[in-house]
Amino acid sequence: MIASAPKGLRLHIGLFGRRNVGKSSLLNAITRQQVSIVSAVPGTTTDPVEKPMELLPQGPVLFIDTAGIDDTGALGVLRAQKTRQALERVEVAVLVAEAAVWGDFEEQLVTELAARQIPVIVAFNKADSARPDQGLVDRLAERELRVVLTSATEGAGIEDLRAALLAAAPPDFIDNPAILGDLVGPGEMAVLVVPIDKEAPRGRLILPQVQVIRDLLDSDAYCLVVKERELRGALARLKAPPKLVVTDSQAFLKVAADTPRTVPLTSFSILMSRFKGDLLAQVEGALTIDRLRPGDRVLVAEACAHHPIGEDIGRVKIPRWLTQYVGGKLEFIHAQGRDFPEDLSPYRLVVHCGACLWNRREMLSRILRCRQAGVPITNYGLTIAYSLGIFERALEPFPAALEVWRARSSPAGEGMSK
Ligand SMILES: Nc1nc2c(ncn2[C@@H]2O[C@H](COP(=O)(O)OP(=O)(O)OP(=O)(O)O)[C@@H](O)[C@H]2O)c(=O)[nH]1
Ligand code: SF4
Ligand SMILES: [Mg+2]
Repeated sequence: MIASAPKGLRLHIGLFGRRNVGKSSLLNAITRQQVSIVSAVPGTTTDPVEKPMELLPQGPVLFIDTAGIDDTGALGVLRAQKTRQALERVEVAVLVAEAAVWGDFEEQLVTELAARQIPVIVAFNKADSARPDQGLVDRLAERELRVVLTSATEGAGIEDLRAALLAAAPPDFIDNPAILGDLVGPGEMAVLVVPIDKEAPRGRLILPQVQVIRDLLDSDAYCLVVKERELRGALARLKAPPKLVVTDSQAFLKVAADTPRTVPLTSFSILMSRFKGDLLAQVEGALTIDRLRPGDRVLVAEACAHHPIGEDIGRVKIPRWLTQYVGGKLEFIHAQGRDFPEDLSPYRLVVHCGACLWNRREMLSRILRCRQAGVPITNYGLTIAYSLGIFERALEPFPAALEVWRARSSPAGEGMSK
């Protein structure tokens, strides 16, 4: 996966600051690897050190650890030049400082980065030995600089740094460009299955359906929209099989039965996981359904108050299917909108809606919060596919996700035998 993202598509994150403040130590802490040499001798890093990695949850990044640029002397000038060159290519800067040492040097760096319109995160490192003055922190926050306190040696504040990096990343690196345009190319056809039942809003389609249609049109693809009862007949009339069938997750079983096995099939909600969330993380979350035991607490979270009618998917169907799968009563807690619990520790799993009304950064922040709390998170469509035993089929259009599933599943096959 790392090799698959060209360098130019990686978010370039630079670590800058005086010598010996712990830039290399911070890089090692966030990557959990010994990427860059650390020592008590100032001036240890002499040339910029680059480290490509998958920074969860936002994706491929390139960290650039630089030489401290308060250097003096001839060698220092050379190092400073190389660090300065790194300034030219970063998209987000982490200015590492020690609490008690904030001066003209840091101010100048901030000004220089601001002039280049590079978002800056100030990491006051070595927080285990000294913390910055609150007045200074407030002044920096007023200037819209994100401030985090870290201790690279103790591993403290690293998750806050991760969250700050997510918040600071430019939208181009956060927003996925396509919902399914990469799966259904120009001149190819997708069949969309849209149940019209009592939950369907009168006279219109719901947002994920509209977004998918729009994306297909933008990709110069065709699309055929049918209800689940018409699917079989519609497929029979097509001269060539469609490139993809996308169904509402609630109709998964019938649609899977009516779609020839050779035709790739997925759901709107799974497409949304990729578009608005993190499909791989949410597939991993779904895999933990197998670990649920009767009595466990599951948080079902919706980003808005959209599905209030009748046999509601989040309140009735998902609890019913999950309960059947687990074979005993689970405790379901529901959250809507911003009312997402601060404390996630009571939950064994979070099942989230597709977040179609949110931007991706918001959903990724939620995924990050779950990671920090050590609570798996998945989404509606993935949960339904998993508990109905069609997970593998629903993931076939997404090779990386399929790999996660295949790596984890037992040789006996998927949980459908349960
Ligand atoms: N107490 C404490 N010491 C730290 C922390 N982070 C780094 N150090 C120590 O500070 C020293 C310098 O760390 P480096 O990571 O090499 O610092 P650097 O900013 O990369 O230094 P140069 O490459 O020389 O510019 C080492 O002795 C580290 O062990 C921290 O959070 N707390
Ligand atoms: S944001 Fe979530 S709850 Fe609201 S309409 Fe979209 S998928 Fe449904
Ligand atoms: Mg260093």
